[in-house]
Amino acid sequence: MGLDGMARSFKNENFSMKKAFITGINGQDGSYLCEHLIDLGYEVFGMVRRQSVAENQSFRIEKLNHKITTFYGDINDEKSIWNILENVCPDEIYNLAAMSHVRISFEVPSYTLKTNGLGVLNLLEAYKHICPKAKFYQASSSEMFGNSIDSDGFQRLTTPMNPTSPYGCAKVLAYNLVNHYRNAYNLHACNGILFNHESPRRGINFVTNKIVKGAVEIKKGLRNKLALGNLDSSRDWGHSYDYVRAMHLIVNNGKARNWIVSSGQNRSVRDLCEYVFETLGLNYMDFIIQEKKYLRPEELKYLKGDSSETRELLGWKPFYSFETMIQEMIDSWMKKI
Ligand code: F7E
Repeated sequence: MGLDGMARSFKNENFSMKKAFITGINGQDGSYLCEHLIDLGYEVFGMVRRQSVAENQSFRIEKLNHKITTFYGDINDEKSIWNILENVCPDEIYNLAAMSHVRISFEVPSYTLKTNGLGVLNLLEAYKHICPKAKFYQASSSEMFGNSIDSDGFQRLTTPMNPTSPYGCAKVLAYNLVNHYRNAYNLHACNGILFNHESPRRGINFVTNKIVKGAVEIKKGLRNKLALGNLDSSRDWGHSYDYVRAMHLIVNNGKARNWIVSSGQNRSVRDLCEYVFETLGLNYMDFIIQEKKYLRPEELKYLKGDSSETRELLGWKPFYSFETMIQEMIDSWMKKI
């Protein structure tokens, strides 16, 4: 049964509404996941971290506000998590809260370890005590592999993890905690190891949206240079909407385990620049400059994920290609700017 069929059967057979709790609901992935779960007939609850500029804490889910329930909280604040889980008693928990920027993690390593590592421990403890029958999804990351590559040029579940950033180290800690809690306490806890995933909702300090926004501004005559860091690293880029669909399939697989979600193709940052500028009728070499401040103390050079098991066993398939994703991002900036 296709995804649309599945969504229909959830509604038509009149199941009592399943409850999903999403941390990081206002992020790129949180907002797409929220929409997807509402479409599937879920009652959605989310945790939002207080920010000084109120608009920033919920702008991606503004349209959905009347359909969901949000709580202030923080995965670093154990009490807030315990209160929310006691209140909601969810059937599914999706932990998407994180300090998600790899380069910034070098500047705030301790905060990154606390949030992306110990924060997950806080959530697992609350889950184990309050709602152990729930299913748990952890947003694990291809950044955990660091520069390990199998001989065929892919990363997969068996590839050694040698992280090259505080972000990657924290994600490995969380990954291991999820595995340990699954084994020790018989919890339905899963890791989805997601490779890079983008969309028009991506933060503008991540390389795809930074390049697309910059190129559109250049096209419109608003600037004439775009400063980047390393152009030679390669990434496996997919679309966030496709990847949140995988999250739901992962959590709902009969057996809790870990999965890889990736496009299986990679490109260098330079190729990405060339493609985006060319699509806009420009030559990237006329506009891109390199600045030291965007380089990382240690760079992860190459990512390409083998998601064949996820496709075969979960029936997951991306709707977007690299080209349709970039076009959507270009169209969005063309309209906005
Ligand atoms: O960098 C290079 C940079 O920041 C991609 C997060 O979602 O995916 C993401 O982490 C590449 C790197 O993503 C600039 O050095 C060059 O090689 O878009 P990014 P990321 O670090 O791969 C993983 C899977 C996650 O889990 C993370 O949460 O692009 N690059 N010049 C640049 N990157 C940025 N940000 N800015 C530049 O100016």
